[in-house]
Amino acid sequence: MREYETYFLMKAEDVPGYVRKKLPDFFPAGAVLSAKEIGDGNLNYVFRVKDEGSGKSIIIKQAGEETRISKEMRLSTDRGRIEAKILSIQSDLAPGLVPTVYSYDEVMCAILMEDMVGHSMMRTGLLRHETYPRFAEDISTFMARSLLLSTDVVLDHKKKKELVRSFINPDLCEITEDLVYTEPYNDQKKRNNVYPPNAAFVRKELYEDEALHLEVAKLKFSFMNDAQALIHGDLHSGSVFINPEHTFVFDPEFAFYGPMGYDVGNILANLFFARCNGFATIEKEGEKEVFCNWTLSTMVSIVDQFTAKFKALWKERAREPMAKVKGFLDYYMGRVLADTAGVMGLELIRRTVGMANVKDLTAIADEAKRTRAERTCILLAKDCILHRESFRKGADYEAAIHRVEEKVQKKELEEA
Ligand code: SR1
Ligand code: MG
Repeated sequence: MREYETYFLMKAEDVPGYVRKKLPDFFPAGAVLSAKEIGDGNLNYVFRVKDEGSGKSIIIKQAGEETRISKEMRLSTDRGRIEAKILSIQSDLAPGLVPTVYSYDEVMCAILMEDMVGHSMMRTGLLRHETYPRFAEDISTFMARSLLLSTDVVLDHKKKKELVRSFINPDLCEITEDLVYTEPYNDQKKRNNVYPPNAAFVRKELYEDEALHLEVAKLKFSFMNDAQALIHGDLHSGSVFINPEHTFVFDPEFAFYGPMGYDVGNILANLFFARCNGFATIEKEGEKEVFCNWTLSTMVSIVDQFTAKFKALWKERAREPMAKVKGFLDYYMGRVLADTAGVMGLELIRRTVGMANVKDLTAIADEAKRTRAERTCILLAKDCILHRESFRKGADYEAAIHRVEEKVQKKELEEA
């Protein structure tokens, strides 16, 4: 039997023996174990090991030295440690909303964790046009608690600084700095994936818009310098496992101390991608209306519930005396909400034209519909970035979305 004492990248056949070695009591003796690689992310390998007799299962997530999306991108495997550590912290801060980590193996850079049985990856479910009535409630609780409770508002400042130190995550932050905050605006590494029918539109709206570049530069420096909260760092619909009754947030390997609007804005943008997919691909009008209305009302509700929960939790848990000064909570909330709108715009743009696209858009087979969906994302994104101070409530997002959808439709009618 292999000893797993030096790092190597496991294949499915290595994993049952690995689990037996690391967690000898997890499965009953004599259990017949099967293993399958189920990951579809850009970076890591994810295996499900199952005892076919009892149905009991476990997930093993291993960090490779090079990414899956590009062999040229090499990354520190320390991201596994960061992920295991933040999952434990988030589990304390937002109980029940993250999977349980059983163990982290520093040699193999592998996390042994709860299998989120009965849940599907949210992006996959959204592509089937499923709706999740609890999502706004769960994700707003997760974000309000995991973000606010990790800040200087609540924590002892030395403890918070220790956390900042232990979550320094340079390789993964560099990916975000490049792929989210730089390349979509200049294609400097020639890695952007621009849908050819939108090439001229992207050049004009993104590569040549200097006013936009200035606002993106401000947001980039906020991402790099504002050690506000322990953020998930990649909170898109592929980082959520869900069913109609419950939500799990996982995959926080991009975690570090950064601006909390990064998480909130990411979630909103990814719901908008689902809406665009619904508009473009659902044929039955009634079904289209139900799904698209749900995506929008969920976005609105996330903004409003997050704000309300954040403020209530602040009043209950703030310990820093100067944070209790009259007017400071409203000032702070205003900054978070402006960052949220800015990041929603950045995520909409980078997933449309950057290196890591989303299936919600790329799976739209009809050329005219995909072209239109992408333009809608880009124009909405620019509104969110350029006017981010005016996005304060869910209703502001709703109005902006209706505005841009009508504008794109009107332009199409004029051109037809
Ligand atoms: C090279 S990794 C590309 C993207 O996948 C991850 O999920 C992050 O979103 C990253 O930006
Ligand atoms: Mg991921």
